[in-house]
Amino acid sequence: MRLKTNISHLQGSIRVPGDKSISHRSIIFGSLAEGETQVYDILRGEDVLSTMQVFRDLGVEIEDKDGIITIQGVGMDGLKAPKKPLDMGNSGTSIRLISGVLAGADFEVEMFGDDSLSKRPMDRVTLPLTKMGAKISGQTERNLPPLHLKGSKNLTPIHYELPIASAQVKSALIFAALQAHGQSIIVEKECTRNHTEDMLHQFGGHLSVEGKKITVQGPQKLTGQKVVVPGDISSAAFWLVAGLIVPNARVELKNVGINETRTGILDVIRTMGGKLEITDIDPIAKSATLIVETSDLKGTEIGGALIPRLIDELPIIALLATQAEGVTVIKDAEELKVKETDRIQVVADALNSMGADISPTADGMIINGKSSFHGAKINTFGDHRIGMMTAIAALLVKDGEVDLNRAEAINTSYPSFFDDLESLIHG
Ligand code: SPQ
Repeated sequence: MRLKTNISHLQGSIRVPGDKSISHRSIIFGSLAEGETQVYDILRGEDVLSTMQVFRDLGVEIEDKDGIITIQGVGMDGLKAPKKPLDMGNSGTSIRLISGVLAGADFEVEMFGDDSLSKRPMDRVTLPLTKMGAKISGQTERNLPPLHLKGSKNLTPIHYELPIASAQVKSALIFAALQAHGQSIIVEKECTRNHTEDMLHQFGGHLSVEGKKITVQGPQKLTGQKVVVPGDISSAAFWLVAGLIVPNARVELKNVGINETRTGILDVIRTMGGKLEITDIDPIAKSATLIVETSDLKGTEIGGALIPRLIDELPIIALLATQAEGVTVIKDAEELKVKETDRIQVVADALNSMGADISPTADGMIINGKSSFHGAKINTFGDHRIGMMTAIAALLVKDGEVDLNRAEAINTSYPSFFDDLESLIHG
């Protein structure tokens, strides 16, 4: 796909699609609850559609009508053995969270995904879930998909300290702990996105959180709810960066989720000197309007507890850093290596081939700023965030063309991405 280049003006207001993490969890909680759940503004990206199809295959009635998803919850014990292997597509969130859900089922399943998902390690969930009494294994010692899982109705509670910062592992263990008899304690390495904890409360369940320690008492029953999904800050991130680095830009993003476990990018933009305004804050929906303008930026250091609060934004933050004055160092982000691609290497390769100066390191990148970009051929390797980052980088290209291979990967999380880009270009 030929990308738009040489853009010297970006203006307008958009509403980014629903938050992917919350959309997945709304389907999971709605399916496990008793009674009806209605979900408004869900993301209809391929990852969420995978989760939806998996729960249909597990016997849950899910209707998509008039823009509302209606789920007839089957309760904690109501899932049925599927007639075929469960297809998780490209979605790490689906396979890991659903492993935790099915750890407590009294049937066997096979779970598989696409080429990218088949390279991602699942030992991070198979290990603790095995300790709880599920039989779950995959390929090689890292337990790559396909996974074979045999659940147990007698799960043992767990006391587990996560060796990595991962909301997916934490969430898988919470779903399993909700089905075990007794008290489980899950201790995070760093605080990660807390949508599972928030939504458990919303669905009438309970857990307690003290710093990094989460205590869950099982078994529990959940009740169907109305869920309104806010816009995804991880999708908004592409326009935040575009609005800061394209000349003559002012971009307004309405109804963006601002849960504080996700807003690391806003902290980074401020530290780098970006012009950012936050208005219309809705403390209940945890959403706001974000406005950015073309800015003079300076390099910064990004690491430690900030990393889980912006892990998915690091590819687009790397692009932001290529336009800043001075050096930006990203560290403590080795988890980037096991996303849809090795996002340290793939980001550095893609941006360097357009003219950036990025050195990949073992746990991040060193980025020298003030680069000019030229045309190149870039491959997403099936990674949506690489595709969207390249499309924003291309806006700065003055000479040559940018050709993006496997651009359809963007449908994973943002099917209307190019429509929104057009509207800002013509705004
Ligand atoms: O679902 P998937 O493929 O793992 O998606 C990604 C993404 O970029 O969209 C990661 F590649 O987001 C993860 C995120 O990195 C979504 C997520 C969640 O919803 O719980 C948590 C993070 O992953 P992790 O490994 O840190 O738990």
